[in-house]
Amino acid sequence: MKIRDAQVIVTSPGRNFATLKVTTDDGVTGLGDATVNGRELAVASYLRDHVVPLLIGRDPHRIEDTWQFLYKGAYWRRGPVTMAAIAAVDVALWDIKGKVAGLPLYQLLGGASRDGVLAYCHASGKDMPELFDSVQRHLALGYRAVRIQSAVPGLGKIYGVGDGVASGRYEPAFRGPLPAEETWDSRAYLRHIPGVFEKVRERFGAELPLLHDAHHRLTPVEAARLGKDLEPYDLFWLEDVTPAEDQDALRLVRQHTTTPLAIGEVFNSIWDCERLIRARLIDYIRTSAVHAGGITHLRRIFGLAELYGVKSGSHGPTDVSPVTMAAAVHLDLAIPNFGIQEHMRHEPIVDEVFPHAYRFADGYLHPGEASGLGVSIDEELAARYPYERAYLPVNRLTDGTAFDW
Ligand code: CS2
Ligand code: MG
Repeated sequence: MKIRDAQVIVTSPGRNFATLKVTTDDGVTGLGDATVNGRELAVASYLRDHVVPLLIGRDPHRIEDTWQFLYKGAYWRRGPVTMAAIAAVDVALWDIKGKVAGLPLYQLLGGASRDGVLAYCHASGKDMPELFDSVQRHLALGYRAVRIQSAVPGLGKIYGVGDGVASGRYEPAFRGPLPAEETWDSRAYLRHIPGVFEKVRERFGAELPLLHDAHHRLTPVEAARLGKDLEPYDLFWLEDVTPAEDQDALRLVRQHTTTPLAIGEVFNSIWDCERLIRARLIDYIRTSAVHAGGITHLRRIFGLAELYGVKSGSHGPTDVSPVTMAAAVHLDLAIPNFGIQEHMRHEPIVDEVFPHAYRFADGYLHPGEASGLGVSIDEELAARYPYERAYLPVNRLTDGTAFDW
């Protein structure tokens, strides 16, 4: 079997996605997600202009060799664009391997280690009534774990709370010639958030697993304070408390709080997180198939994490396509140290462009029994949604200083 063709499909059904479609000389196709929110065309070009010419004629079954060939052969290693491009090839080849074997991908990854994959959703609100309504709506959908994000009095639009709250949709990337700018004040945030969780616990009880995303914005000592202040509310995890590249920052946080910590959605290789994992500075690693080099590399990260008691918590926002969600759920079903899976529901049109076998029911995801990933792409429908430049917001402090978003 040889790779005969590889096409990059860029489509924008409500938001931009880049997808690699690999076709073998037997006509078997495989899909890989190549979406890096706000920089989609960079990955599309990396694939089209530099990687696709190398794939034609290769044996699609040689997944590991292809991974090493693309990683080591590039010389310029790591980084979000390179690793998303490698990821797209890797996931597409795993998809092909599953289809040829006639098995759902999780069966090639060791088979099921559990019956279903616990999912968490995103609840948010500009105020407590809206937040309560958002939580209630997601509980009614069957979710058993809920991420809580709230507006902060005195600040305008901030991460995780958007106009789409009422519909449960929140898309951070804005279509337009320039990024939107948001204003941030960590002290106002730190004063406000503990009270939000106190009220959520009063309203929804002590049992419901609650998560929160600080989205890279705190200094180590601010993160330590927030972790301590949230301990009475028994969070499932507190995410991205500090900028992820500063791996040692979490040593100070860990000394001051027992609130479980999660980090890693912006990581793109095992080297970005191996110190965090080996020093047990985190409880959950958030890496995803599209951003961390595909299934081949992601399961290496989860394998390292297992040695140190760190569990998975793969990133699953609307800016990873159903291809990545499917890869995540197959891997989540199989690995021994699964923690939880983020599940932001895509818009219906996205599910039409990417029909998929994975399902959500009663709080759990399951990849389904279709061979391979269990995802396809409706290319005719995809073509009706051409790319539209969109940027993630830029964050500034109240004095105008550029800051982490
Ligand atoms: C967020 C992401 O889901 C999360 O945990 O951190 O939604 C993140 O803001 C987006 O992926 C950025 O594109
Ligand atoms: Mg996050």
